[in-house]
Amino acid sequence: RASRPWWHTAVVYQVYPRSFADSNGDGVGDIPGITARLDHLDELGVDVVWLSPVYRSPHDDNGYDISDYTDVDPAFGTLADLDELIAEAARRDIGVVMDLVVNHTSDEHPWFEESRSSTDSAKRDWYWWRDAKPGTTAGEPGAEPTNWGSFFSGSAWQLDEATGQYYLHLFSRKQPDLNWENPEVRAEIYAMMRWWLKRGVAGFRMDVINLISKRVGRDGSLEDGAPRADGWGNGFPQYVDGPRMHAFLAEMHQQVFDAFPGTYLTVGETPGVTLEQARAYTDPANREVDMVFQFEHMGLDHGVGGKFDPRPLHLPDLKANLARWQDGLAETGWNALYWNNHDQPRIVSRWGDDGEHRVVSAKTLGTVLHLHRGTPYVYQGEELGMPNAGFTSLEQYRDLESLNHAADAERLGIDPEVLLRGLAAQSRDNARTGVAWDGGPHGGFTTGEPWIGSTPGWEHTNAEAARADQGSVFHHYRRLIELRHTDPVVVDGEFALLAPEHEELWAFTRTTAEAQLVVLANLSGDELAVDLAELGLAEGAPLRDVAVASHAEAARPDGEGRLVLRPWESVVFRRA
Ligand code: TEU
Repeated sequence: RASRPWWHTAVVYQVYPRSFADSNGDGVGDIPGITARLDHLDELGVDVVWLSPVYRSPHDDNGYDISDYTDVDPAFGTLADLDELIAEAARRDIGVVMDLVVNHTSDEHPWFEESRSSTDSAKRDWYWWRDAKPGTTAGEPGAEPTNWGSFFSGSAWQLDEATGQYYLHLFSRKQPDLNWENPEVRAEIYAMMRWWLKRGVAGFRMDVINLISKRVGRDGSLEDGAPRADGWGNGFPQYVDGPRMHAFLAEMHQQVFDAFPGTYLTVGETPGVTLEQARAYTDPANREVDMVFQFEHMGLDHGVGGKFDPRPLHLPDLKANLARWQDGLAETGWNALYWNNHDQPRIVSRWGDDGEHRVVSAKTLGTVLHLHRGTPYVYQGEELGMPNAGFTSLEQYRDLESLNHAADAERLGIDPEVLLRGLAAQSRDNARTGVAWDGGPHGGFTTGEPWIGSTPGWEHTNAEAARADQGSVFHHYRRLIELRHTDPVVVDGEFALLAPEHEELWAFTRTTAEAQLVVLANLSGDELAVDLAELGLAEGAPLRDVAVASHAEAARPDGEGRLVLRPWESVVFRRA
């Protein structure tokens, strides 16, 4: 890759504004709070901040239900605050990437209010309106235009009494799906995107972008899906990676990014995307998006009942999945690498050890991810080794996905203890408690009462304490990011997985003509003996130089090429 795009060496930090830092004591994070914490991100060394939505919103889905795309919600501040954040970030060579949520709007967006006002509204066709199923009476069970279930429980269709028609909402009923088949909708969205680029943003993270093209018949018909465990139909095959996906993304690229010099970071959030589809979306020759978030690894601990029916991870499955994506996008396209975001539980609790070995397991999980090839994403608090929220009662939850699931669980007769265990392990709220900045109440996230409970342990797990401790997760992530910025092997090295079947060891190499990085990580709470000869690492230069390690005194091989990794220990050797 002679002339690589700038984001090949970049690291992105995701801010969930509601929970990052509250500057005015109202218990909700805001934009001035982010601006005030930019030095933390600067010291960490990240290149980009991906800002989860700060637009006007009724906050039904914490801002992923937008009622005005070109204004900032008062809960987060003003447009002037956002301009200030963009400018202050730029002063630190940090770009701000906005969250583009255009599969749906809020039902309080003027476009939807106009659309729902009458069946012959000029904007009726901006959304998906359909009559009750033929032979049924609107409002009766089974009358929904298709049997599709929503991502947030219940039907994906909502009856609008005023006109007697249903509208589609793949997510909450306050998130009606936009009709991307309508060129007026697309033109309006592209104009809004250009408006943000003119304002100085560095690109977009595109929310569920692979759902915008539905499989719709010439007569406008939509097909039912196979039955789901909850009794609704699985509409996913009817709207994931639909027939006009590439046309829409290519048109967006032409209408938006080609209109501006420079390169912008675009990352598609693509639930259910396959490797083949990801190659097509991220092939630079297609000029669609730069990279996508895949979800296959995030489903490896989902039981038969889905995400809230978790089962233990089998490490070889995870190693194999990441390796498959490394190999699959080695020549064409690019990987977005992540463990955490605002939709996932925190990785140190999920696949690390948030008890005795919390710090070292958080460091080792970071090492493994950041030494893969692609652009790493750090989610707020991940660099502090923040664990899950530890909620024990339903009253502590705020996320509509979790609350709707709880209501559904009752209907489905799921044992309350099983429900609470599933929520405690997998609820999105695990990632949405306030970031801890110091040892004060609520970790200094707010001086008021936070909108959601705080994760216990802020007294010791907070940014101030982390920055003062060279052995902290924070400084480890800082070293990982520095390594990516300084060592071309991290960016370019060919990936090779070693010992794929080993259930505790995660070992792989990254190789270029100049040098090789050897990553050895013990993902268990027990000591682990490693034999370099068995790994095929005994030939070549000895493993002597340590590029980054979880422990101050890294384990090193003895004269026979053996080394013992302590619980959760990782070492990255570099050899020419
Ligand atoms: O997430 C889409 C999505 O795939 C998630 O809903 C995911 O499937 C689920 O949370 C895992 O159980 C995006 C946003 O990241 C999410 O916060 C929004 O709720 C959703 O879209 C609707 O905008």
